[in-house]
Amino acid sequence: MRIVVLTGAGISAESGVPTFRDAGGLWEGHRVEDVATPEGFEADPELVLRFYDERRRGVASVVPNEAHRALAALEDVIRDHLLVVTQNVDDLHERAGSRNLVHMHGELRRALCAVCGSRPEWTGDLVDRPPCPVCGERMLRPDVVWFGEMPYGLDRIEQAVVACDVFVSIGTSGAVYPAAGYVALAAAFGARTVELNLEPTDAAVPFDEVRTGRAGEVVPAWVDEVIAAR
Ligand code: BJW
Repeated sequence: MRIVVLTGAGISAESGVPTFRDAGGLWEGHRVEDVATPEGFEADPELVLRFYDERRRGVASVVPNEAHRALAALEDVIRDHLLVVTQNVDDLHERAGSRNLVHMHGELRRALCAVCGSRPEWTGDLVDRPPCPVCGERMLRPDVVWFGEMPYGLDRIEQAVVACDVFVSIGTSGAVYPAAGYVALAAAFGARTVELNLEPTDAAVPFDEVRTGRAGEVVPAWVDEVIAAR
């Protein structure tokens, strides 16, 4: 059985990483146009670099939760029959042990050089405009995908979505495309679709099954069922 899991900010909420669109979410205090668009970066690079430097520091001090660990445990059992597609820029999936993973909206632990296109690993701040370790130019930005930019790994994701038997959406509001369209694509190609979220979302097409609750509870329970049914 081939499974594609799409994760969003809700899976990291219980680790202490704020979500985007819930009360108290990250956009509060920042207009999305100011911090998550190329135009916002051009207008005020220092604001945007500080915003992501703070988030990079915040993520370094949190740890994966039961939901991240359950998905890593599922991969231990079904190996490359599981692909985790995350919209999250934190590294909690890989720290939990997931390996077959796509970060479609990029990663806080990488920088992106606007001059040479390299994507070096990055743990420090970017606000002081450090030189690119590859070309030496001081044009590094966070390696995250802003509105209007092309997400990463789309070919690999779409191939997996059309070929999967089960598509599971965890902790995402389904407000951002192309990720929000994958449930419709999976359903069109015959997959069973499942949503695990605190509350049902306004999905593009209805999921076959919706389970509500905290990711730290509903994800391990779902993984146990999948493993038991093998
Ligand atoms: C829990 C929980 C718990 C809480 N347990 N659950 C009009 C129509 C259609 C599309 C467009 C349009 N106008 C523009 C577009 C395209 C645009 C888009 O989608 N805009 C929308 C506003 C409509 N998309 C793009 O621009 C993308 N690129 C693109 O389209 O390229 C062209 C292209 C063409 C053709 C094919 C393919 C591509 C790029 C989008 C980039 C998004 N970037 C961000 C910022 C990344 C960097 C950063 O982190 O700062 O990505 S925006 C932000 O939203 C971030 C997230 O990954 C993304 C999704 O958010 P997510 O994860 O769903 O979080 P929330 O907060 O919304 O939801 C949390 C959920 O968790 C909730 O449901 C809670 O209930 C739940 N929850 N606690 C379980 N404990």
